[in-house]
Amino acid sequence: MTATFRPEDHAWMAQALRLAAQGLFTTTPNPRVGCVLVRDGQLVGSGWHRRAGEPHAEVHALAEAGAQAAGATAYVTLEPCSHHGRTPPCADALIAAGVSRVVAAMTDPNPLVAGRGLARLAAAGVSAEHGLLAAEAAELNKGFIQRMTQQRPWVTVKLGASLDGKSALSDGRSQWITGPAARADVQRLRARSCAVLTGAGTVMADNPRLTVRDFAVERQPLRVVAEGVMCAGALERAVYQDGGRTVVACALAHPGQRAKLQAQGVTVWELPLANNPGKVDLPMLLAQLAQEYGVNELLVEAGMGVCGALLQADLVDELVIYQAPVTLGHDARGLFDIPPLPNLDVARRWQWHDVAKVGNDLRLTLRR
Ligand code: AOF
Ligand code: ZN
Repeated sequence: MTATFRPEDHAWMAQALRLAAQGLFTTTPNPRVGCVLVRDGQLVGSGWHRRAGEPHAEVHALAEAGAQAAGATAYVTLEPCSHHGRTPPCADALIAAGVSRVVAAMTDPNPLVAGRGLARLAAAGVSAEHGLLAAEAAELNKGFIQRMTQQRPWVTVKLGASLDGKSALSDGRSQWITGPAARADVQRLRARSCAVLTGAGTVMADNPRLTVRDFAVERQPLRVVAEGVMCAGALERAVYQDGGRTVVACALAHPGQRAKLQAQGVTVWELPLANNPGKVDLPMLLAQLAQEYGVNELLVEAGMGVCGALLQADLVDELVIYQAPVTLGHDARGLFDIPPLPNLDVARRWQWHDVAKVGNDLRLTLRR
């Protein structure tokens, strides 16, 4: 049976979603979750999940409401959990507090929960519904949902492009095609990402730090460098030197370089592609990032090689293209290195998801 929601339900759930969004930069590998408790039309408690290991959204809201939680409605952006993880089940806490109705935006894709939270509430006589503002809730946790259902992260490829669709001059120079507002926007993309992937070519050419620096964050994204056959001599690059967490995923490690990288605290994975041992197995890399580091959202900031390979392997969920009103000429580099197309019918088509003006550039967001 589909639940029917009242107008006030929408407003309260929208408030819970705004609370959930406060965890945008911090909850990984956990989802962003918000909760409000409402009794007789009045807000009696609210909360959001801050970081893994700390109380879930419902627990914060229940603590604030105290005895007023009895008979209240809980609006939660994700189904209350039913499992003992780092924290005890929220469904039990809601039942114990006497909450009479629970409205969840969506069910929890975590196989440990997956409907059991709502079932447990219903079994205890609590009215339990879901599906209110579900699309908005899913958007907030697109990475968590993807990892739980497909065991790989949501992959966003970020690109800077000229008016004529070029990413760099023919010699690889690309700093800076887009303006400061676009670069500040990328800082927010980095901050929400669990990991940032680049290629060894970009590390050598641009020496990026791939960190969030425009504002204070308590967690920097994991940095991942994809490299075919590992070459010696990249050791002094910023991603290996500044003490942050970095993984090098290569097809073939250079023994001396591997030891030196490991001595500097860098993790080295050797993941050769079965039918092309000079290239990294990208599906394997994504699966390993999900499994070992709980990577929900992966941001790709790389050159046309890595971006092309991901596109070719059909591993890109979203493109974020910052387009600058500048022309670079026909010998400049394109955005993706992919084999020539035999005809237009086989060209991959994308859906426009969002278009925004950011400073004097455009931000084009596309999805499959
Ligand atoms: C909720 N409310 O605020 C969150 C939930 O290790 P734990 O105990 O933190 O459990 C993490 C799992 O709990 C996570 O994978 C997801 O299924 C759920 N997250 N559930 O009821 C919350 N953050
Ligand atoms: Zn919970």
